[in-house]
Amino acid sequence: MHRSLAILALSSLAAASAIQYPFVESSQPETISNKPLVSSNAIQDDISSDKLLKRAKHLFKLAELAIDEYNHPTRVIGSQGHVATLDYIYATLAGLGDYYDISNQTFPAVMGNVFEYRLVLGDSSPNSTAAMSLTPPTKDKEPVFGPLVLVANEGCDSSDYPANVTGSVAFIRRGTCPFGIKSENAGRAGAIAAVVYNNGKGGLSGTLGQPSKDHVATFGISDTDAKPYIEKLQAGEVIESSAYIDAIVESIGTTNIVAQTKGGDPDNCVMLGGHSDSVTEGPGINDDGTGSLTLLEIATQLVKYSVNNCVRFAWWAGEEEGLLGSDYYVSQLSDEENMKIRLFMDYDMLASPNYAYQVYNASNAVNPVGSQELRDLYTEYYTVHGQNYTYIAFDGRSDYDGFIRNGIPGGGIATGAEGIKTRKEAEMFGGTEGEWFDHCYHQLCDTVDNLNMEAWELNAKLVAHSVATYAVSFKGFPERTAVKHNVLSEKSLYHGSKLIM
Ligand code: DPN
Ligand code: ZN
Repeated sequence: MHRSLAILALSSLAAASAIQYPFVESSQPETISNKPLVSSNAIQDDISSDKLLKRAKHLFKLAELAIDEYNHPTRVIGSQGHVATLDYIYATLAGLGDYYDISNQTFPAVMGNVFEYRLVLGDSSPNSTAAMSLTPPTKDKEPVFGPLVLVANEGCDSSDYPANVTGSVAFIRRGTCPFGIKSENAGRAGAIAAVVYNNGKGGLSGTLGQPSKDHVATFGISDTDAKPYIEKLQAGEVIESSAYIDAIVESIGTTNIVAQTKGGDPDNCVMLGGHSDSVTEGPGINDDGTGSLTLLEIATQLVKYSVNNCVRFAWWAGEEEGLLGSDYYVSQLSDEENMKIRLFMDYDMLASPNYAYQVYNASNAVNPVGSQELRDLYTEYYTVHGQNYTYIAFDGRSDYDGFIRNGIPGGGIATGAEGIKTRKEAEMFGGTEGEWFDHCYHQLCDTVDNLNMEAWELNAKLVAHSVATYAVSFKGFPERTAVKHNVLSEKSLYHGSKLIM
């Protein structure tokens, strides 16, 4: 059985949901102001791999609470594993006394489940066939039958669909516009299903994104699987086909947790986040248990100190379904609240087993000014600690995306997902050349055993350093100038971990 899960915020419903913003600003309580000012060295010393590992073991136990429903540990939104994760984060913060204002931000999300699918083109079934996430089922969740019809260009325009697409399976090349638009165009043209074939190498799995009433059941196949069919269709052959998808798309609610220090200047906040959720397929202890737990441990240690600037921690939900929680959070900020966030730091996957020390290659030329200063804070730290680092694309694959699109400087560090370690990287970091940084990325084996504790400890200390640095002062860090409204500087292939086009 194929089972995938995708969730998307419904902006129309979102407006109606209850949120607790803006934060209540309270004066600094005596107990906080009497504490020593946080320093980078002091809070780094508070971080140890023992404490992190203990939290990771606990998190895995929480993921196991989902076994009843999913047959394996997971912390996907809507699961008991995720609900328990949220309870754990909230209860830990609540147990820290009155140091933080804690808020829950619940938002509606659409959840898609693909249970089963099959595609037969002519007399064979392409090996690379994948159902797109958030696809609707075929009619009545039954197989549908019709000829395969080649769509002109990339199927981004209704005029690309010939009249005989009605009642047929539309065959569409990848590129130019998102998969969701192609599926919608195919549906409006009367197709009974759509197949998008890759314009580059390999198989094609992605997401249709925001559901539309015009979406039809949509598959992806590889370039090599598509080639013989394209040739036959161009030669005028008829290819009878059948398509079948059993899937549901439904709405649920899930929750971001935000904790802000009561102390420190509330108009100048350093914000950081990790995602509390995992994919359906596994417990997500590295992705992003490591980020979430690092934040939780630092939030716990920070209460011993006072801060000059406010520190705001966020645990995002629905990251795996397309950055839903962080996007929603930023969309709900008034311009005034937006301007109080001096920068956002994303911490997603800090302990990959075949790690590299990766720094998002943010620059002031193309990202909000300040992003580059943050990038340099990370690289300096690695250099001072005698470690190598690499730059990685700042391309919208994690929760910083909503922030930088809306004028807030951003950045972060990571240790690698499904990317392959090069020889050079193996020389720089050790580990195995030619293998994924995280061979358990988005899989069942992303357990406690998947963690590189050495990388996690150093990165957690770096996160602590980043918090302490800006909690003490923004001296030398660029002032915020303007709010931007959801600017897309270039067409991004990603919004979250799934391809959108
Ligand atoms: N952490 C990955 C996820 O949540 O699926 C996204 C990601 C992958 C981010 C690779 C950066 C690099
Ligand atoms: Zn992640």
